[in-house]
Amino acid sequence: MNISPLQAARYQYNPKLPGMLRHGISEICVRSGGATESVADQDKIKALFPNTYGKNEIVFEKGVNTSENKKLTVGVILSGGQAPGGHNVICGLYDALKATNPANVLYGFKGGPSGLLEDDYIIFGDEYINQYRNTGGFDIIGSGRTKLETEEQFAIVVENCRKHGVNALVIIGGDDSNTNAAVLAEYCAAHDTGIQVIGCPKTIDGDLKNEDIECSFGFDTATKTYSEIIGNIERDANSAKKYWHFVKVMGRSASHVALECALQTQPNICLIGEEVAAKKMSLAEIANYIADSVAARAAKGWNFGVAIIPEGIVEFVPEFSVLIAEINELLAGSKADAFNVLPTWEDKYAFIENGLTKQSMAVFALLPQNIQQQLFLERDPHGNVQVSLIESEKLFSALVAENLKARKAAGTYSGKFSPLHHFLGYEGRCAFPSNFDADYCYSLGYNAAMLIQYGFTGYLSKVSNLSKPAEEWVAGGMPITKMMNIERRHGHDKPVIRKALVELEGAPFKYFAEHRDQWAVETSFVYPGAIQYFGPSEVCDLTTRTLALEKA
Ligand code: FBP
Repeated sequence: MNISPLQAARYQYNPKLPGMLRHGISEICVRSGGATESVADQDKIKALFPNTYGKNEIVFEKGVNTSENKKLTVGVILSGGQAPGGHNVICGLYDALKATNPANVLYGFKGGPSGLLEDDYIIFGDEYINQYRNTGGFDIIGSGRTKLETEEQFAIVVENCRKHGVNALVIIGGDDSNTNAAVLAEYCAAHDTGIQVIGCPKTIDGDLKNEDIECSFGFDTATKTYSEIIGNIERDANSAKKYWHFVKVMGRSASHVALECALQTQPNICLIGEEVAAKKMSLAEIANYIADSVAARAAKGWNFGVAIIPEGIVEFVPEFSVLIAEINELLAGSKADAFNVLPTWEDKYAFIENGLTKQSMAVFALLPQNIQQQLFLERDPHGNVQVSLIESEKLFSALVAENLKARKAAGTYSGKFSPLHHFLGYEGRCAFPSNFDADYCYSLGYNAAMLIQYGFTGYLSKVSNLSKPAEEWVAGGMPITKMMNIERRHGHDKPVIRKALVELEGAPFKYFAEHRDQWAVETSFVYPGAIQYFGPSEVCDLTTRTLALEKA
């Protein structure tokens, strides 16, 4: 493997464990908290998880290790989108298993959940795993988005585990994967398989978060990577003084990534989807809000600026959601064929005009033609519009340009508006993990091994007190059912882990809201620079601004 000097140096980094896991394995014991209840729909969740519901929260502490001394064979998978630090979860798991008993074995099932179904695996050894310590990416075993949710699939998983003597599985994934981990744990318990299942909270989106999960891993590094780039763009904007940059950032529906990047870089504008929904803002109102900043800055002679647009923004604009629902209906089933055979865009436009309500047609007519066409080109496997693929950075810059044209005609604006567009997503998902993510992930994996050793199942590896130095972090486990409620998904009631949206009453949003009016007009840019791995702790071991504000 060809490695860069940074990668070679990162191999030497020793991830920091929570103080309570730093004693030898023989000195880690369990303190039990109280029994738990799901966050909502207790009776329904309890009925669905009779074997794993209501278990105690647990915390590890210094004491005599009382776990049963048996050989462990563990399987691990990475599930869903990449997030920096995934490799370290596996390294922490591996190291704890080997420290407990050198005969313990760790299987890595390849390509995500499908590896478990297809029995595609590797067995980890020192030489292989050492190449991945403190590195980004999921290439150690690969990842995938196959959903593990049916009884037929579970039966195959159990059969494959039995074949190799695997007595525990660790599932590293987001809210859906951890929901499925809980269902699999229940299945394994109900069928007396003896297979334990432990989850680990992953996603750069930051939406796997609740009173038990302070943050998902990967969010720290991804937002630092995006913030470095946004800071560089801001500095370029402030140097050339001639462009407005519209930067879309990944994060699926919730706006946690956008908000964190705004807190780190202080751009002129950052849209927050959850606020747009709460205020029921229209596209025109959002464009007007951005144009106010453009015009105010132009009046000072500053025809430049930076606007951050969250990936999921359009889903939160009520009139846009209605439009999407109508388009999905318009093209449902065989109706799509009638649309697809129409030869020209004019013909298609007439079809659309005929099919949409007047209100939705008015919204549609507002959109630039390339966005209009995107809405009809990109469909998901169910035939629905793929909202996440809409180039919302271009949509909003076009709407702002229209708004400014009207202001110019009215004589209220005389600036110059030259927009440039960026989309930051994949650039951050495989970055070398920050010290925070390297430490947090290693701890999650190490902790998962301790949960397995003590016989827990249906638990999420939980490390908390994360805004403090690692020494003070608290390691333990929480039953996944505690985080669940019932939600309607694809026409069915399903037990799921609740996705966390940005809290408009939370400290991070409030801080942003207090400062944004000034940022909109002044040039208050902050240039965070690259992630620092080596140097003073106050530079290298910083958590996100979100976490710092939440735990202030
Ligand atoms: P997870 O929810 O699986 O962690 O993935 C997050 C994410 O990076 C989103 O921010 C983004 O919308 C999506 O994955 C992109 O998916 P894909 O990798 O399939 O293009």
